[in-house]
Amino acid sequence: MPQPLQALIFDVDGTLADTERNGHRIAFNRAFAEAGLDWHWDVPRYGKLLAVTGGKERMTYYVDRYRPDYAKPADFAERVAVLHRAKTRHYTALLAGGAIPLRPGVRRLLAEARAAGLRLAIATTTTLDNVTALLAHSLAPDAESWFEVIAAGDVVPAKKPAPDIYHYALKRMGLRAEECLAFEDSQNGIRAARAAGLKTVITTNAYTHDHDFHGAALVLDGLGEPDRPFQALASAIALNGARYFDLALARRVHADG
Ligand code: XBP
Ligand code: MG
Repeated sequence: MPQPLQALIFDVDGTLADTERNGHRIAFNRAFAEAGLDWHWDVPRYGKLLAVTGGKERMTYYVDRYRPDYAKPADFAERVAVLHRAKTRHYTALLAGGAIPLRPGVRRLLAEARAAGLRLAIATTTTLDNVTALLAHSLAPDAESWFEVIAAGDVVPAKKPAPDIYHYALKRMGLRAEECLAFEDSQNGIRAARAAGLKTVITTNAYTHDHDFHGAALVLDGLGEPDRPFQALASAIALNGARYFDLALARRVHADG
């Protein structure tokens, strides 16, 4: 017996907004410069570094992979944590300045889901401060309260592609994976969502359009808007002429995808 759709669970970076290139990347570089480091992540380099989720994990990977010249101090992990706090400060300042808009269709879908009484949650690798800043500055001042659970960052030991953050969100909501639909933009994201048993809708972006989205119920170039239709890149269901992603399509993907 199919379970009715109860909740939508959203990734943040790359899914709610294109935060990586002009947000996180800039903030990392500002933190590096402020600390007097000669580290700089240009757009293509950052694309490669996105293979590792989590800012602290990404910095550690960068040093291990690309900076054999850097002599790691004994307190390297603490230095990375300090750098990461500075990066979060720069990133939230960028958001407060209105630097990063939501992706097309996100506000419309969230509003429709709320009006229909669907439950909403977030499952992300990024820091809670970053999520709340994005919601407040790019969605609505009270948008944090739209989400029943915001599962973020270090609340679980293993970040995506591990399923832990989705397991955590589902447990906090008291829901089973079969009752929810996940929204992701990346290969690490879909691996996490699928490993937690969630049907998943992908909206690709410039950094992720060539990722492997095997197992996705639907792969779109974005949620689309009535006047700005999506392009469907792969679909497990017949789209029957749908041009933008709304709740009716969410229910069909959940039921049949
Ligand atoms: C997002 C990330 C994050 C951000 C940086 O992945 O990889 O690490 O780039 O965030 P996903 P922090 O969208 O799959 O959750 O620096 O706050 O860790
Ligand atoms: Mg993402």
